[in-house]
Amino acid sequence: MDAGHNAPEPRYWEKLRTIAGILRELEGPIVVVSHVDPDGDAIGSSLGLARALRTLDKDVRWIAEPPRFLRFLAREDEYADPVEHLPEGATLVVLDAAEPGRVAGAPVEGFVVNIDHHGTNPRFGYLALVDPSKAATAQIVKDLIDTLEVPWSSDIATPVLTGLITDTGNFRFSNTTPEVLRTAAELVGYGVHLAELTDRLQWRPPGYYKAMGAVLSTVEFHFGGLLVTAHMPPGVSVEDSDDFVGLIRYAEGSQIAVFLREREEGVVKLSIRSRGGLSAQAVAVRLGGGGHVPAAGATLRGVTLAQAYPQVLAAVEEELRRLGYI
Ligand SMILES: [Mn+2]
Repeated sequence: MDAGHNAPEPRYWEKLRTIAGILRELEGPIVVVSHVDPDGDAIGSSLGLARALRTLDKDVRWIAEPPRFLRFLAREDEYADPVEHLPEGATLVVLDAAEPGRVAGAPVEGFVVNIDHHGTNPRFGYLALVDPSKAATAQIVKDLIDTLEVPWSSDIATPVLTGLITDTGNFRFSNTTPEVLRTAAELVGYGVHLAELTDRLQWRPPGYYKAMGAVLSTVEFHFGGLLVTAHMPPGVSVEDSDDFVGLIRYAEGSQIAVFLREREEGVVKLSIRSRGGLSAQAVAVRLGGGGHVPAAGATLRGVTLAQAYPQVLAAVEEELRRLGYI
């Protein structure tokens, strides 16, 4: 990965003003979507922008399928159904989607506005505002809503703050900049019930805790403890399982953590985390995936769980060698 990957977008505010100006003038439908397997930033940034645009009396279709733990953010009547073709004269606003192939709920066609913070985003769409220096797409949406001059309410601020909270790991990751904390403070000032929100974001179904036990029984250490892995044992399934990587990543001495899950037969999803100068993103890219330097993911196809392990170990070994750890 080149060093410029997390560089800020130099024409950030200029591009925001262009996008805000276009959105304000639009008369046709605005379809707001995000990425497959949506996380808190995907749901929060898209829902926040959808709500802000609705206050401007726009015809907004928010297409999203939030995971269980995020469903409390939206009301039933806010959802639109996924579409195979965009409505006549529609504009597609894509949020937090690192590549067009990851966009969920609508085809990437016609007039596309692409707003994201993944350095690997190929800047697809008619207008692309990609700023990898931002902690979350929700930060860009916050600035866009300001630029649109939409009055803030707790209804709009709550999903936007959710994106900031989840993408910074509750303000713990290295992307928690002064800008993030200032923005969070401002959003809380718009009436967000912070304690209630952070409590709700941690709710998991009872089965999750049983699955956690099963996952922890698969923990293994490799390369003298530099890599810690675990997987979802076959037969165990639970929603919201992606954050099991968060369970193992704090193993003392580990620099990389990988959680493997067989999504369906022959499809293994990887969640990768790193520290100490190592790049989870570089490991993910070697395995056909992408993401951020400290947190990334990949999907292996045509492999069993057992066959996925050697591929993971080889990709991690290359990264450990690159940085001189082994
Ligand atoms: Mn994000």
